Amino acid sequence: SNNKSDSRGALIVLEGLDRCGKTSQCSRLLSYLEELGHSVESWRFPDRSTGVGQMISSYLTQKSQLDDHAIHLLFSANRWEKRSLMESKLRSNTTLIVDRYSFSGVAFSSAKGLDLDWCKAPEAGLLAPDLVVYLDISPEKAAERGGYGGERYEQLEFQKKVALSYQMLRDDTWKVIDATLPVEDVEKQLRQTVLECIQICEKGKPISELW
Ligand code: 2DT
Repeated sequence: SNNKSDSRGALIVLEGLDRCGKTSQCSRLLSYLEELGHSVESWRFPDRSTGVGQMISSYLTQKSQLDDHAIHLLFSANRWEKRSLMESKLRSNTTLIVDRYSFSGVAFSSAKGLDLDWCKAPEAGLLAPDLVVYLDISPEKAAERGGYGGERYEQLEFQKKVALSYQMLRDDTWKVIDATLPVEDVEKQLRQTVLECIQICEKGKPISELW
């Protein structure tokens, strides 16, 4: 229906390899939407501020070791602990721009060799994004940008495997943007698809779940 009460915020997810420019595009998009007067928040996963998030952070910064399955489930739990807040934000008309989501979860863990369906299972029932934007860059070009920190996963050989996993997950509902274009061009394409998505959600598109 077109009831104003069905209007809701959009769940917009940005995905891509490390150094693809995701994080800076998220913050540019946030300011742009705020200037237009939208109610919008910028989120990221992992959310390192929670108890689970601190365990994840210590794993990523190599301060702890965890079984591949165990860390996978912690990343998933980190999304589950935010699910109800996420839903209430969307229902109260706030758009969420999310830097990484379940697709990162599946892409990174399956790149280690974990079974794809096993990786997807704990994500089932989380909120489905209204838009997934993939900032496309080759692992080699991303590595040339430099600035890989010392965190786990920030290595060319592993990023190549992650790129292949993302390719398997991608479907034609994803908006793929060439991340090697100038920042302003990426930003322009991103703004356009995001505004379209927000409009559809304002008209009362139902909230759905993965997968
Ligand atoms: P940032 O550098 O964006 O903070 O990400 N990751 C992320 C996973 O392995 N599984 C997940 O579910 C998520 C959300 C990607 C930190 C690293 O954590 C990886 C990079």
